[in-house]
Amino acid sequence: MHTAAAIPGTIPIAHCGPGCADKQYTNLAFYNGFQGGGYGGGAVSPSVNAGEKEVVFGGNERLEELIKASLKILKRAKHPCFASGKPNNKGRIHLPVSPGCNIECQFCDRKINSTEQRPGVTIQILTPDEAVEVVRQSVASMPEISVVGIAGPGDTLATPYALATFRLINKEFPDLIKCMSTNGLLLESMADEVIDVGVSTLTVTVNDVFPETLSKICSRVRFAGKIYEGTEAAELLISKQLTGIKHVAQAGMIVKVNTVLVPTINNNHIETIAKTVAECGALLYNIIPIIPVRGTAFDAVSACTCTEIDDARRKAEKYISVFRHCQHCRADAIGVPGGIDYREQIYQNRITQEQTFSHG
Ligand code: CLF
Ligand code: SF4
Repeated sequence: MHTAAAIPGTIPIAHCGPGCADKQYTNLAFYNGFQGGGYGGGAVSPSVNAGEKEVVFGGNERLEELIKASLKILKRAKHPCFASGKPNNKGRIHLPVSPGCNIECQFCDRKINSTEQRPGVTIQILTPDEAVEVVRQSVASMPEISVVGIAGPGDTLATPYALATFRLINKEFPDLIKCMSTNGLLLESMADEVIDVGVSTLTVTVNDVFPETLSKICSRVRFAGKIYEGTEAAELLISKQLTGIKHVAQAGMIVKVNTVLVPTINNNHIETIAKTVAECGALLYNIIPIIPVRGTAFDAVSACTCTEIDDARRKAEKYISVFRHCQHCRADAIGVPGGIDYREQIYQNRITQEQTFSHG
């Protein structure tokens, strides 16, 4: 048990009854002086806690469930945006391979530049092959990279490049976690392909679950060759997002939901959004305060106060774990979120920072 717990990336699992599990706890924790230890479980090892029913009928289902749950914990522990607790010093590479989008958010302004520090911005759009080369160069010099993410600058499912890129990355780097961010419009219809290319952590940006209000944030949706506007567009988007989340969560994917907090528009709906997405199977919730971007329809919206953000997080936390370390990453970010960004070295360009916003 001690040996297994000491191997990085390993969680020992006990397939036994509650009495043996208790002894293992004593072994790992008590005789260790409660110093903690192990990679993903600290001083307590997961156990199927097999009872009479399992002893008679076999505990294979319990064991399978426990293995799946433990693998999720391991994955989350290696992920900068899905681990619980403090920032964990894990890194990610964002590959800017998705140029277009199929919806129109009022705060969005996708840009090619090296100056702005926000989602939706990249120094260039990469082809899938170029993106693989960026990953090769990055992991060769940065051992802290554990995640390859695609978060734009547009929507990852609106064009085929994100999935084509993940397919290549999964072949060459099977151990890196594949992370994707989407507006969710095409998630349900493309879920099987998303799973097939190796994506295991997914973020869906759900800005409201009330069509009237969402129509003020998202003005237009293009779906199956048709343009939808107003509440009709919002209804379609919400329905596709929620069914998509349910589908991938049931398939075992770890799902986070992002909401862009827009004062006077969706700030009173955060609790309902959090409850709704948690019921659909999302595990984590990230509230991103809007930073109005010049030239967009929301450029005059007032930025959120600390009290508004705190209030929204407290309300959401009643239903779902809240992620609090979001760094509003660019679509081409490389490194530990909030730490040094190495895209400069990789793309050989100098970046200066200028605050503004979108989704990530
Ligand atoms: Fe990137 Fe997003 Fe994956 Fe993280 S970012 S695709 S989940 S690997 Fe993280 Fe950056 Fe916030 Fe996004 S800090 S903007 S939440
Ligand atoms: Fe599309 Fe994302 Fe921009 Fe919304 S914020 S329009 S989903 S790229």
